[in-house]
Amino acid sequence: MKTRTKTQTQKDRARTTGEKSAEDRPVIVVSNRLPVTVHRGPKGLEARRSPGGLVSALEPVLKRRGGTWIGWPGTELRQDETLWTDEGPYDIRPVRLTEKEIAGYYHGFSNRTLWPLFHSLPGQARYDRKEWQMFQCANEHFANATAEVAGEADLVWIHDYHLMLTPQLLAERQQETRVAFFLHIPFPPYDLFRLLPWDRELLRGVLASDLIGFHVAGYAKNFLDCVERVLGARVDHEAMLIEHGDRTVQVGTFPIGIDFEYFERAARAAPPSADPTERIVLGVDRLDYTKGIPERIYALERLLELHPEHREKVVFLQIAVPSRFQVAEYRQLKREIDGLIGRVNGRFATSQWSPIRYLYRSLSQDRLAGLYRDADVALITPLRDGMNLVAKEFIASQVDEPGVLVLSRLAGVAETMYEALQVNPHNVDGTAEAIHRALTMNEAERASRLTALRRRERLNDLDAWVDGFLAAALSAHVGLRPPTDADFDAWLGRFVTDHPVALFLDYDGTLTPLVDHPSKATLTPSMRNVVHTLVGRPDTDVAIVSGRALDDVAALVGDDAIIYAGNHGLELMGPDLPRFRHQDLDHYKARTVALAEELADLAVSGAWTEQKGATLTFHYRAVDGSKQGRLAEQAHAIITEAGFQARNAHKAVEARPPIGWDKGQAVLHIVRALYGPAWSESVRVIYIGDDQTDEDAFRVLAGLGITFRVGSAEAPTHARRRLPNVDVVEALLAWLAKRPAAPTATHEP
Ligand code: ADQ
Repeated sequence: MKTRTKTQTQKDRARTTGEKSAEDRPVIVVSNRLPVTVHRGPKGLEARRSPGGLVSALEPVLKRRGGTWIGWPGTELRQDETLWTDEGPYDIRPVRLTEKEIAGYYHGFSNRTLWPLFHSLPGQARYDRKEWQMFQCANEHFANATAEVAGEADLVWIHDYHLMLTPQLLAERQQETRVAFFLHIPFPPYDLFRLLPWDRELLRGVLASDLIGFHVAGYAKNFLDCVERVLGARVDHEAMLIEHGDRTVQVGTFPIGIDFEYFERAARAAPPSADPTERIVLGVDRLDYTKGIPERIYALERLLELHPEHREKVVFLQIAVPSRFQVAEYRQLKREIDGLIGRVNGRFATSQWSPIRYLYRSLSQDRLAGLYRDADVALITPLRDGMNLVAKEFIASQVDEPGVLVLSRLAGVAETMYEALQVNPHNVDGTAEAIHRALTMNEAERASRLTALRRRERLNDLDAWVDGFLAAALSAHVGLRPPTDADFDAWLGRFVTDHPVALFLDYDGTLTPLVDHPSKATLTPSMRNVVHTLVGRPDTDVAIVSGRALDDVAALVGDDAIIYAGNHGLELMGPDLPRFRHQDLDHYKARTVALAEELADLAVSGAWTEQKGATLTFHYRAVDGSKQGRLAEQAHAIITEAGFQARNAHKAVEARPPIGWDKGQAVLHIVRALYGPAWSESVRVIYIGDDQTDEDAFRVLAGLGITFRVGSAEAPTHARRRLPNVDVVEALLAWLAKRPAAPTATHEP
């Protein structure tokens, strides 16, 4: 096999094609499948065109623009095997996956969990932890392969449900390139999506994209709804924007089109496909349980019962391309369809005629175009479908006598094909009547409907889809407007009304931006003011919970009416709060001195150790970026070796004594001490923090209070919501400071 490097091929291409305009710049397409599927035959590797709508849609894009297509080649390649890369107008980069990974990631999690769930068929979905792990692992392989070439294009365009974690995994490896994601299948409503045990992870995975596209508005709406409800993210439903930590993600609808002219041309050129005396009702699908093939056969059977005049005149031609045969449900479906066809044919066939003709194979697009042209009726009745390209291909190929499209209202394509006869595929009688109506419709109505459908599909063809999507993906980013009092009202209004509030605030990164040295982190006058106003309210108690030493944080804030928790809560003090020092504090204080000495060896080129009594922080923010990872690892090892718990913080590693005490325990200690054991009935707890160490408090307060994590959305969080930055924290505090007065917080005697 021939190999050339990517750079060479691109240079060659640039020489022959000249410079490309921005709209025609190469793209990197990442999808589960490559346009060709490789089989291991007797003569070695053989490539065949991959089946399905995604390849039909994307291949023309790369042929026109050039670039790279990254995907799984359909079989496990040996280490010494490569795919040809210098044929054709774009490069192909195979992602190597083992048989085990394919079983878990593709046949398993993608096709037995996400596919049925996203098609609103939860009864078919299964939830298997090992398959989920394989899904994560395979997505990492895709991200690695993409990271290698991502810098060579303006945009990485990731496709479909198989790769919903790839945007995030890619961002962890390569942050510079823009990433757009398109989902080709439906996105389910919240009530179904939340069945998924890994709902948060999947959303976070895809939200690392700059643009997320769906076929139709309903799916985009479901997605926004899930992001808002599952992640607690702020969503502008009208502008379709999501605030994901400190980033804004654009969502959009881009109904896919087909290469209309190609099908029209192919239909004109195709030889006759059928006996002109037969009336053909045509079905064309991948053999998939979402496509409603059995339901369609029942409808045909009903048609022949209700309208016997069609017997011996009408033939139903079903063409099914084999698909996912490794999945048991698909083999079962094949058996079911075979049995049904046999039964209906047995029931109605005469010596001259059988009602159903069935081809279980792939056909070329040119052949399909001839069949579409010669069909009197296309029967496209999926139980659910992202879009459905077959409906569009049929319309484009209708260049002769006008035919009629009978279309499931549950396909995405139904949202724009108003002129089709729309049916509910679960309604067998209704579908049978629609077929009858299609077969008996007069020419004027058929032509009117078809003309309107053709005009729309010609206009909104594949090029229009690609151009629209890429323009949106490459256009300047619009930020979400900052949160307003209306947002704070919605999040906290009912929660705090008529109740005193206990407000817990982390210090660094929450009340002050992160700075290169802790000594520079001081409160701005306006932040100091708003905290001061809150402290002055009789219905509000304020506590600062910090990893800093108690005296240090108390001095920085400088207000006696505040409760302070230093050393991640190992030391507490405040009005009405008996001073608390964890019993092991002195013991560990001595041991941190020894630990600090050990860490001193690492404290080179900007790294330094902050001793805070029983805890200690090793800071490496000022160290050269390339050395940070190694340094953090070494610090981790030394801290763990010394018998402390090592925890990652912002460009720092915290060493904490292994005494089961953290910010979460400290918060509980404070509220119980101040308000008694039934505290959650008398006071509303709000906690805002930005650090990994605040996660302990978020976990403890889940369901008991409302929690916010500040900053980037890179790390997962147990907080109910995220706030993008310190400015928004201040705005939220200002809202709390001016809220209507509530009863005074009564403290335990
Ligand atoms: P699919 O589920 O594969 O695509 P669909 O949109 O109908 O569904 O595309 C099927 C493609 O396969 C068509 O291009 C069709 O011509 C081709 N095909 C079908 N039967 C064939 C046969 N026997 N021989 C050869 N080719 C055949 C997914 C989503 C859809 C979405 C597309 C595109 O499930 O909802 O429309 O992606 O986004």
